[in-house]
Amino acid sequence: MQFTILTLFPEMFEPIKHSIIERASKNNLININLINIRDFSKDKHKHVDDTPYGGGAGMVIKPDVVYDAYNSINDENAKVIYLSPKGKTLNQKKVKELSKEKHLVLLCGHYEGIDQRVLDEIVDEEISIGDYVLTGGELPAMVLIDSVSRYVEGVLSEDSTKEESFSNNLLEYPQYTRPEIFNGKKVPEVLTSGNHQKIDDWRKEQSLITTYLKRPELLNESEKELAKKLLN
Ligand code: 4H7
Repeated sequence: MQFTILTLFPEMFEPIKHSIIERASKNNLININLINIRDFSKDKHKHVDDTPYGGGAGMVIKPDVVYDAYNSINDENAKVIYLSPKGKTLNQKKVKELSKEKHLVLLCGHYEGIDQRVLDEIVDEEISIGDYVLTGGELPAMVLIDSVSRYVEGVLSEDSTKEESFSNNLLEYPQYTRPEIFNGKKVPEVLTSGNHQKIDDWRKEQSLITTYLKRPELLNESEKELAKKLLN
């Protein structure tokens, strides 16, 4: 899968070239291409922004610079995503959907945003990572890359993507490791029993109970009833 990032701050993406994505990058499963929008500035001072028509605070990124940066990619089949607070909120269903794409272009805004005319011209989808304000679209782009990359064939074991939170609409069960006793607290006995059927059942119950206590809105009525019974 190919990610192309259009940004004024390419240095911000250094960290995601490491971590979980590093193995995927080495195996050529994922390729990240950074384009500095400033490289397409038309003037000798490398300006990319200007004052907003109609007045008001801050600066707006110029449409022609973004358009030229986009056209340098030269892939008509790439899906262009604009990371902005006006977008649809990202969730795991959307993440899985996006992981089926061959090429995603992530457009990162800054300052007061980007001139609307070029957005109307090139953006396929507007996505937000949640209802809060950030200084730029770079962190949302990294969140999207991290979450989507996990679903790219061969990046993670199938087990880890199948079993996890949200894939089955439940939160994950609690995890334990050595020592068997920590600060006087013992690991739940079932986990050291060696009975895999019992362990499986216990984990499913714990998932349901955890979800009921922390995020009840994720459950339907019969799941909530079952969780209540398990808690008695
Ligand atoms: C695009 C358009 C995404 C990018 C506007 C981006 C939150 C999210 C940005 C803006 C982002 C998210 C302009 C919004 C200036 C904030 C004060 C950069 N913030 N800005 N405003 N939730 N900010 O995904």
